[in-house]
Amino acid sequence: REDLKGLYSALLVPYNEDGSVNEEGLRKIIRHVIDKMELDGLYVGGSTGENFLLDKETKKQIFDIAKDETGDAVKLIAQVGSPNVYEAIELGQYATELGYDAISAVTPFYYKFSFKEVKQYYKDITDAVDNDLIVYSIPVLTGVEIGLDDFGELFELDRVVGVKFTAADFFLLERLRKKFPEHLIFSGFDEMLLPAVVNKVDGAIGSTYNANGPRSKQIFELAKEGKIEEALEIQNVTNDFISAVLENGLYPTLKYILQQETGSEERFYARKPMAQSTDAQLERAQEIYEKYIK
Ligand code: SI3
Repeated sequence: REDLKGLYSALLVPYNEDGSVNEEGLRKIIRHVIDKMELDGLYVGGSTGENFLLDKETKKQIFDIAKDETGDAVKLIAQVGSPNVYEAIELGQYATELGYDAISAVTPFYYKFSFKEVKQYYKDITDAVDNDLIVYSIPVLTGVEIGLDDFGELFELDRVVGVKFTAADFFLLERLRKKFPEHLIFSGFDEMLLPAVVNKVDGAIGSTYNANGPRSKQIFELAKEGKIEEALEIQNVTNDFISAVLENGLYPTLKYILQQETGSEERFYARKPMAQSTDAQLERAQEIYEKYIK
């Protein structure tokens, strides 16, 4: 468990215009995250990779490319969750055989599953996959809220080692940390990294770390050392960047910045039904890139 701590890229995946994976671009992003952002790991198959728009074979292809490009350089977590639990199990086994350090699974969504059903989903995955699992909780996208006692029940399952907590509920975060000191908690909102570290999370996983890695690492390290004023100054600049990115469109802006940073000629397209960036968005992305990243 200790080994998994740290800052992770929620890996962004560039697509070609026809929706296939831009493999060369993806490899370049991975190299950028490892060599230039110097993050501790990659979270592959998450929201930022537009994973929930993909078929199973494409998800496997992305797991393959990420492992092949990374080797053992940094930690790898495979997000395998899906309302189709059989697919989640197959992907979990697949990523484990590839050598992923852990798997993660989003809470099952779309139907209004009871907590009993949610717990059974995690039991089915962990019974069938020989790897540690991190629950991926992101109520803003799934609508699935998990309370303190329910987290306790999930943490009792063998191989459930922690949670990726993408929520702004700091009361719940503080309660979780106090009650489950042995479980891993990863913060999921980059704009709240500092308060999350103050609440003693073990790490963080985020989309903007792909581009804003150095500042994020500084916040993480300074906050752990208790240098809150210094960390806050960097969080303030970071949040100017994140506000601008969110206002212009999260994925279009990050895709544009990463295309520039990796020197890729081919445009990094979105996967349908996500819309492609407009000219105005690209122009604004260039301004944001120049102001905060270049
Ligand atoms: O699975 C993933 O790609 C993530 O880790 C998502 C991550 O938590 C992001 N959340 C969402 C809803 O996109 C954040 O990194 C987020 O983009 C960032 O904090 C800006 O709001």
